[in-house]
Amino acid sequence: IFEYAPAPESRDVVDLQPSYGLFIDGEFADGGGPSFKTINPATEEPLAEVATATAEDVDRAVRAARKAFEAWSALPGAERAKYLFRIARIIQERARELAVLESLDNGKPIRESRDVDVPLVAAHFFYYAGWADKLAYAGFGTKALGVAGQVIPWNFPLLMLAWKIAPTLACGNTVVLKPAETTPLTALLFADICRQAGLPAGVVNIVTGAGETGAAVVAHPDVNKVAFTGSTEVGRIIARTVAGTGKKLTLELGGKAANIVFDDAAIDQAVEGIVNGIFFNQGHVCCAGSRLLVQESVQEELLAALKRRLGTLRLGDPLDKNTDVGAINSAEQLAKIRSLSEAGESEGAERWSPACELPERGFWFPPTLFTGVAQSHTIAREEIFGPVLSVLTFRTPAEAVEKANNTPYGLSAGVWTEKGSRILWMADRLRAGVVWANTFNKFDPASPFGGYKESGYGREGGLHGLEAYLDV
Ligand code: TXE
Repeated sequence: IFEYAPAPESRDVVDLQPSYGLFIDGEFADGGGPSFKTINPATEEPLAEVATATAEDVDRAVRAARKAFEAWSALPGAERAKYLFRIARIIQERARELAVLESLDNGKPIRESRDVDVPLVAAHFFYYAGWADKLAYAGFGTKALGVAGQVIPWNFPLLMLAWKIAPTLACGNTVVLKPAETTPLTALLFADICRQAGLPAGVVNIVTGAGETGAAVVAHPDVNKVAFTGSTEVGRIIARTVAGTGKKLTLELGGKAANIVFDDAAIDQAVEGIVNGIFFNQGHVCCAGSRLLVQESVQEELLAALKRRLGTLRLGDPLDKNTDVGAINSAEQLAKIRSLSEAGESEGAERWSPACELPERGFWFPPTLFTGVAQSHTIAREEIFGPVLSVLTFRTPAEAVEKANNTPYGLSAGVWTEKGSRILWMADRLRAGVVWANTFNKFDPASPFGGYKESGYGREGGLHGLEAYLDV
């Protein structure tokens, strides 16, 4: 069932360099810290050596961004829009290269990077290009904040970059962005795209490195706005660093979303939504539908259909166009998924995976279902961030709401039912920034995204996404 189809996308479309530097003031430069290797998680083969930015390098990047801010923020919006449109077009032209590099560095299936990530990245630049000359109508004013310091995770390296950089530039700010240490390569390819688009030097700066580099960006006194997507733990550290400094802050943290299936739902459609909800991107998704809440009366039918469907998923080479489930991004993340799954078993839930051979090298975890999960179980409470689904049941809509909301997180939820009134009733009561109805993991640049409770604050995307980058 997990057979290999021998049609890999060629990695030759990527001109992989042996080593990569920082991107500061329009130039690639060495970093002062020890360089690190980024590897292909599907094979454990090193891809390239990448520079580490020290606090001094971050300072140079912030000074370049500050210098560029004056002219960039003074440009008429329509002029800034031209650069954003140009970047969007080049992203489309270089889509294959971006998609292959993203899959190599991250481990995600090429079908996802090619058909979801990269098109959405271009869409965000097109969308915010459209706002650049209409900010006066956005209702927030037109005054840019200054230098944005942004730290992003490894699960959607390019898309998180686009969510952050596109509105930043449209509003007239400049930026210093730090990509995650396991997936720095596409951010550096994006830097090359900025050069190709003729973006003025210093408007976009990319500093690579681990958490210390991110901390230096966040703490820099001349940064006016901090945006972070990542773990709740680091989000708390960043909130403490920023407290009392006058910097603006938006945080997009973890999740433990409920995907709620009522007995009147179209079961086949719900099964597709559940699979997309938790196995898309190996479950490395902050809004992943990691808790399935199924109405007791359809539990048996739904689980049987779900297991049949899981048996058809193909796990393997991320560059193979037929692959559904790729590699886990890192050894650390794999260890976390394993340990939480072991906790699931030892606490008494029942574990199931389809018959599946895992490749010998690389970081892999099979699609996994846990049934008989209680709300008190660790796997019902903690974000696993992997291809692991915890199944719980409910009887009434009120019980579904109570269980769905029984989490410190509040990023997203899904509702499957044929009753429109029930969708609205549920959406009103679910404490989640996004509620999908009869679909899951759908994104659009015009739609704001962000969390309630410990999932963070602020919105990215849409009109609301502009607010974080303007002084009202
Ligand atoms: O996150 P970190 P990790 C969750 C998910 C995952 C867990 C750990 O549950 O298993 O977090 O992942 C930078 N100051 N999410 O360890 O450490 C770091 O270099 C400033 C959910 O990878 O938060 C990277 O660029 N920056 C999530 C970024 O923060 C710091 C996506 C995220 O890494 C820093 C990722 C510091 N002190 C993980 N320490 C989501 N919401 O989508 C680290 N970083």
